[in-house]
Amino acid sequence: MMLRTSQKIVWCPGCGNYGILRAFVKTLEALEDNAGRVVLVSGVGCHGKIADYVGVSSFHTIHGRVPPVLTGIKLADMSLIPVGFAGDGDAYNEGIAHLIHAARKNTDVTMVVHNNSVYALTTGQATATSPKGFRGRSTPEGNPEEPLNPLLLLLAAGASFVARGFAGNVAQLTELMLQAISHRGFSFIDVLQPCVAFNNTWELLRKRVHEVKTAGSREKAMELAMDPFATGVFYRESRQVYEDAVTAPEPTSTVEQVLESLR
Ligand SMILES: Cc1ncc(C[n+]2csc(CCOP(=O)(O)OP(=O)(O)O)c2C)c(N)n1
Ligand code: SF4
Ligand SMILES: [Mg+2]
Repeated sequence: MMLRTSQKIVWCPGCGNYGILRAFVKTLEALEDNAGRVVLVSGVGCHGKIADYVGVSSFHTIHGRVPPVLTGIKLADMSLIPVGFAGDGDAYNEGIAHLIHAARKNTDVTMVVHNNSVYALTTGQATATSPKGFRGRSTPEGNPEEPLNPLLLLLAAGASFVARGFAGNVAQLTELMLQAISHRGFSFIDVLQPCVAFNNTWELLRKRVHEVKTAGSREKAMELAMDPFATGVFYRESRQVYEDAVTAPEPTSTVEQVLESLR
């Protein structure tokens, strides 16, 4: 199986997207024959080109709609391994409602967010994760907004695997991708990714990024998530996946049972 296509890569030299691509190809190599079951879904933005560069079945969807496409693929054929790649603008602005509901549903899919804290393809507007004071095309005098904390949001929404990687640490990111794919449930990886053209954070991230150990509870993971430079697996839990709930729903509680559980 050819894991890289012959498409010429058009990302800027030095872009963090290269590290994410490399980690995913290494992940597919590690999956061996199972790599043939992977379906890649990408959103709209620079990151979305990853669908052209990886030699697996893929679906380049519209802006913000990676999570529902992942869910649809899994429900249509449960033997498939859907893996989504979205931008921060794509996942945390345009399609944020889809992301929250996918985490809540807990379908067995993986979602990787190329978080460069900027709308890169449209040349540098502020997104939900741009820092306060960020100067770009839409905020020439500095971004007046506080940034969103995506890990905190996904933990609150009910994601059953929550991790963060760094595009500059391919070995760690490969390990995170393998763990996310192996986890049964909605697996989420936020990847800190420099955009050399519109938000070059290489120096900052190389200095500040560090690794943390998995927390035992969702509450403890939320404490870890307050650190914007922490990487690793923050939280994992085993709970019923959406496809099982759809195909074999638990019997509905009677009114008496509900009242009993409240006593
Ligand atoms: C519904 C919709 N709104 C806006 C756009 C315009 N648009 C195309 S790419 C893009 C920026 C994408 O940013 P991000 O998701 O962060 O990806 P990056 O380019 O940073 O990888 C936008 C706003 C669009 N294609 N569709
Ligand atoms: S504009 Fe930014 S995100 Fe897009 S390819 Fe160039 S460096 Fe990468
Ligand atoms: Mg972006």
